[in-house]
Amino acid sequence: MNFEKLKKLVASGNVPEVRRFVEDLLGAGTDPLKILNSGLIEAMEEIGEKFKKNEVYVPEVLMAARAMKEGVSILKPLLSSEQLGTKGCIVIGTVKGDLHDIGKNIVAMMLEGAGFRVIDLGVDVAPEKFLSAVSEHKADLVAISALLTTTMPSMKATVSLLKAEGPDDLKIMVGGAPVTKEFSEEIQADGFSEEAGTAVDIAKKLISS
Ligand code: B12
Repeated sequence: MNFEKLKKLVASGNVPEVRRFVEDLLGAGTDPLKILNSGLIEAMEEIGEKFKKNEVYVPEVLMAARAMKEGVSILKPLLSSEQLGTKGCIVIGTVKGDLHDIGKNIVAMMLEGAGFRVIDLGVDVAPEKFLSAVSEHKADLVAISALLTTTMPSMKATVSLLKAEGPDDLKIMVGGAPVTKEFSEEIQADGFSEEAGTAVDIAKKLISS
């Protein structure tokens, strides 16, 4: 299956056409996970590269992000239909000061797809908000995203607060483009992943340990 047309539609920010095309692909029996990985995620990665080289600017990126989200919202129920909520509860959010949520949403969706109950706190989440959500939802794991080098200290502050005041058996997983394994170890997170697929494996391992 060739996803070039879908990638072009996402890149051009064409929300209704992305919706229609994803529905057509699903109608033709295409695997939703393939549409996500080879179509929507790859499209956004290509936009990211162009943004880096100043070949596209913020408005185009925002429009593409909106189109991608539309596609993702159609796939979401299909990817999360099995065993919802049986594997444990995960609180997820993007750290304070950071408004990037595309990667975080993908991770959240993959975790839901893998059968976790996912509480998404959104973006710009203060450390105290993560902590209160953990106690409110009796979460087993917190997944924290940061996309800016300037918000990595927020990630550190969040992990410190959760370690100091959260339940002893609470696990913390971190990720996002600037986050490295070294940084995750330095701030004493329990897990780290560069991408959404491995994040699911790590969450499973952390919650069962
Ligand atoms: C889209 C985007 C935006 C959009 C965000 C829209 C949205 N709703 O998210 C908008 C236009 C709003 C934006 C704004 C800004 N952005 Co911006 N943005 C990007 C861009 C192009 C793509 C990010 C993205 O969505 N990637 C696709 C997703 C799928 O990848 P991902 O987020 O990395 O997620 C994957 C993994 O990292 C991982 N992951 C992510 N989170 C987590 C969490 C856990 C727990 C785990 C395990 C894994 C994990 O799994 C995901 C899926 O595989 C990047 C460039 C790039 N190539 O990354 C710049 C980028 C991140 N932005 C950047 C900047 C500077 C900004 C602004 C400051 C620009 C400005 N001057 O205003 C503002 C900041 C606003 C704010 N306060 O947050 C810089 C950051 C530089 C740095 N080192 O800090 C980048 C790298 C661009 C660049 N090269 O300069 N941005």
